[in-house]
Amino acid sequence: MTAPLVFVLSGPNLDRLGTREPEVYGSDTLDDVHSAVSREAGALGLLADCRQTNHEGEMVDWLHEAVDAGADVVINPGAWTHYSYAVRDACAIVTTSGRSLVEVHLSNPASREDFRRTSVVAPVATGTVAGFGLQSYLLALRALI
Ligand code: DHK
Repeated sequence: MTAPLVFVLSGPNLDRLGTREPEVYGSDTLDDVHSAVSREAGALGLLADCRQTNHEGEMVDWLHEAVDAGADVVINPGAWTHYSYAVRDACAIVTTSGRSLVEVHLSNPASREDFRRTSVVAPVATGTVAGFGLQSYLLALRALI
């Protein structure tokens, strides 16, 4: 039997983790995040497909691909969280198709600038994990099982 597939998707500027505002986002690089996610997914009996993009349309395409593949989704939409109705609508396609989608954030956006307190994704997500650095991604995987 093949392990259930999970798309682990990260949005804009998250390729800069490790050097980008480490006091906010921590010192782990995206490679560190993807390695930890792959390890944890294996331990949980899941198969993680980890990707990052700075391009909104590519993220929308990947969310459609997740639906077509029957995969659940862990997504850190980065700044798109706060204003992208295109990403929000694509996330809604995932959850209305019966798959789970967990929104994750390394930082706790609720404790930061006002504009970060709005998530247009949260209302269509299955749930949200925020504020635990790299662990947010791992907790999201656990939530899926
Ligand atoms: C990542 C970003 O790039 C920000 O735009 C969000 C999120 C917060 C995070 O904490 O992972 O506001």
